[in-house]
Amino acid sequence: MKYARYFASILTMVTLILGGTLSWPHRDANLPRMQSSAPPIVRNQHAQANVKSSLFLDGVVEGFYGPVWNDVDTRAILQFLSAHHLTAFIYAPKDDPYARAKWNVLYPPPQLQSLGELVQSANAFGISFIYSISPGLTIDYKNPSDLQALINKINQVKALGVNTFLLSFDDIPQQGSLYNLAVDQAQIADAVLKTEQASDPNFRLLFTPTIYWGIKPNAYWNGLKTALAPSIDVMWTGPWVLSQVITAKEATAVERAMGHPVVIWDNYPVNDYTYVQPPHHPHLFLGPVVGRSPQLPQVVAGYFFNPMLQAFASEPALWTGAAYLNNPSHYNPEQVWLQALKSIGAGAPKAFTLFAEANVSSYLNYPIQTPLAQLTAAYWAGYRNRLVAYFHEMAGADSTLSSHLANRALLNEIEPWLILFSREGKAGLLAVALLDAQRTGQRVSPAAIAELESDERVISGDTYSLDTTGPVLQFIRTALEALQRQSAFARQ
Ligand code: LTM
Repeated sequence: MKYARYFASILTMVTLILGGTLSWPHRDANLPRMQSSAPPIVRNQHAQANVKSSLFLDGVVEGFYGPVWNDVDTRAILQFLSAHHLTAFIYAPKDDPYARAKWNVLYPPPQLQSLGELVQSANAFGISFIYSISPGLTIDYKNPSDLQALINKINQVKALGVNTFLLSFDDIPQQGSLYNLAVDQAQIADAVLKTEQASDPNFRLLFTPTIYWGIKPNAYWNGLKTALAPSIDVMWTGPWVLSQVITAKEATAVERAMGHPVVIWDNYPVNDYTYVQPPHHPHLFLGPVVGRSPQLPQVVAGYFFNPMLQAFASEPALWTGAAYLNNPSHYNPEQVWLQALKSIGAGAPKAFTLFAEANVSSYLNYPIQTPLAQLTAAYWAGYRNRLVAYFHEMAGADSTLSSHLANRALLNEIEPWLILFSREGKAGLLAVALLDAQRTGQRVSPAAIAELESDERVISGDTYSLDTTGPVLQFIRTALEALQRQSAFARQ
């Protein structure tokens, strides 16, 4: 596994968060459970008229585990944010050593220069560049020299022209009292804020807490309420780390419990956790943003989507996310998504849309019925031709997109899944051809059956996975049973 070393910690983290289970919550499990009788806090009042307040930050948080985006990826996303009227980019990759593991070491000149170039690109696109620093793995909260090291690091990045920072304490070891942990972290945050604002009144600080999901008040949030400076907004991922539904009512309740405005860190379409082995297979999430209430952007102080390791392939989901944020009450996910695919798939929009349809299932919509699952079911009920046509399109998608997709970087990112997609289409066609032969009384050779068996092994052993993989394998296995029954019968 190419990225295996990056993801070991994610499995532990997700397991802890979901209380020892990795199964996705059922659709109903995430519906709001917390009711509040108090009137909702309306922070972003301008959003009601679809005019965003100048303090409202929205865009992308590059917050995943795995290889940090390269400059081409980041610039493309900055340009994308600008084109979609979003306002900010949070640089928070877990695997930039100088942002997390070596938070107290200054960037060496070459890395500092690259970071500075990204800040300049963000400025050129009119996007606020927010830098996240994560000292939580090793900081000694009571040690003044650790505080000084943090301020030195912030000053180094500040000198590049950044004035908004995110102090992140997610995914760190938790020992002792959660209340005290929150107070310790809040004191560090307050000290940073005071020091920086003394020389720059425009300095703004955001905060990622250690308990960044959930809706129930807890000791940790009480600690933040007591000790964190009022002007510091706090990131929150919704009722879960991966939240199927996020409502304004929940966000309002959490704002009250934390005593601070909330900024949404939406863990869609991030796919870092699908790289964790076993039993995961890397997955693309190309489907639209759904399950976020139209009122949510009105009650929070900001909204960020955590994207996939693949920057360009994140664009269909981000496109829909931007449409949601720009006009939440008129957001039509399906309609916006189809427009996005047409534009992003320029050169081969039909093949790209077909491919995207095989990459929409996620914790947002699980379980989903893919078009292919319906067509294979229809096949066994006697409807053959539409399945054959679909398998043909799948089989040809790789060569069509390879020849015609205008965005070559996107093609490069989706290639492993695209190869699997076309392999599945070809194997499906072989299965149908053998079943056709059997039905019309022709002899199906053991070599042909062996070829289909081999396809089944290759597809089920693939590192990657698609929404079509399960239905295709099921179809091939059922076909093989029918073919093997027939050949056993012929041998008797
Ligand atoms: O969500 C947060 C605040 N932290 C991490 C992210 O870095 C990670 O990308 C996602 C998905 O694995 N989950 C997290 O908990």
